[in-house]
Amino acid sequence: MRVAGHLQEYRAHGSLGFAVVRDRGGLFQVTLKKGESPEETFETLGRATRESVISVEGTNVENPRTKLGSEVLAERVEVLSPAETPLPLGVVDKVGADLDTRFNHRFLDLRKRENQDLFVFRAVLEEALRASFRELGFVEVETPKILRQGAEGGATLFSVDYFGGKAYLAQSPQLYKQMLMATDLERVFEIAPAFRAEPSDTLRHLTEFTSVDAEMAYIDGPEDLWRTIEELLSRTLSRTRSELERTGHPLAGRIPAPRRPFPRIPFPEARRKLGLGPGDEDLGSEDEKALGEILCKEEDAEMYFITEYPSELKRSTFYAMRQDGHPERTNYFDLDFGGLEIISGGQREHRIEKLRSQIRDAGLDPENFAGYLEPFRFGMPPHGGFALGLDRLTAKIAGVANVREARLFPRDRFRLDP
Ligand code: AMO
Repeated sequence: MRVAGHLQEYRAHGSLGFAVVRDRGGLFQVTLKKGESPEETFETLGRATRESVISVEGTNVENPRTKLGSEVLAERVEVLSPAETPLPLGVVDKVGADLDTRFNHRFLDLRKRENQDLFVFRAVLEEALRASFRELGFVEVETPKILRQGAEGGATLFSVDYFGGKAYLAQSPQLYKQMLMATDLERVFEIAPAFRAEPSDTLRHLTEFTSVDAEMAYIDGPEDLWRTIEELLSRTLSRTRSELERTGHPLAGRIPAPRRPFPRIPFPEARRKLGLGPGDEDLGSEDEKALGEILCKEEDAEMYFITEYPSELKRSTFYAMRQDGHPERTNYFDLDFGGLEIISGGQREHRIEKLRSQIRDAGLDPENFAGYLEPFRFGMPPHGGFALGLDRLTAKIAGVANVREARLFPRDRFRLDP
């Protein structure tokens, strides 16, 4: 047989040599025996540096005395690609490196089993989301990421030079998923990067993240969105769990099974529970955490909606529907998971006159949104939608505190490399 992988370690003991080699499947032991293995196999492995890629030809034999239960008795060893020394980041070191060192040498960091497990889990989760969306009648779409206008407020827009003119990187597919509601697609979803010039250096914010967006037409109110989210998450999580159990993945036991219906907590009640008193100021991340603990204790709830966000807080979210008869409240909500916001969404304003006036209230000029507004002039059904932060959900389930760890090559204010 022929096996190849990274040389994790090599030790020689008298007439024997032992190498531990690692590939995607795990570890295997390569054994050299004086008299049986050619002399040059000892020389080659004796010279090979840790983490070099080697290939071994030999015979696999069961051996219960070895740690791994079997060993490959080497007949031929070749270094396919040597590793320089010293390694900038240890792969098997017991002491953890700091996050910056890990991200600076991410390819080595990703040779660690637990980090690979996280990204295999993420891929399974993403696939489960896609399958569950399809079952619920959503069509997958792709919308442009180079835009003339932002949708989520000017402060977090990245501008790009577009043939001498100005364009922006998409902060979200918001305006496009809404425009698609004027077609007969009715239910669309998109899983794509979103870009935000987030100056804040927090554990929850990236400048490039994966936004899982959904939009649906002919809703009667936000309750239709909440039920869809409950259904989507239940299906997605149980699919993910089955797939991870099938493959014996170590994160299988961490997949939540939130109780339905998820509690719906109106914004003023959330403030009351936190002892904040009436007011329109938003909840900070510490408030969100505290609310998570309260709801876990009071209602045994892992996931819950915070509903009816005040219009004052959504002023720049010009597309958010204000409640008829209660213009101080919107039909907007967040879904928090154990104290972390993972989804936000709501019912949109589909009546063009109200929408134009809300654009003006946000300090913007409706003229600049002519392309977005046109579909609203020719029959736009009532609609709404939401977006889920895939990086946040992945981090939360995997149990890593920093959302950066849930991305292969994270981007934040200070990091553009690698
Ligand atoms: P919002 O801005 O709340 O809503 O974003 C939706 C979800 O995306 C995630 N998220 C982020 N994750 C990492 N880093 C960031 N900088 C970041 N910003 C947001 C969060 C958040 O809940 N257009 C609306 C959605 C809609 O109404 O359909 C929007 O973008 O998990």
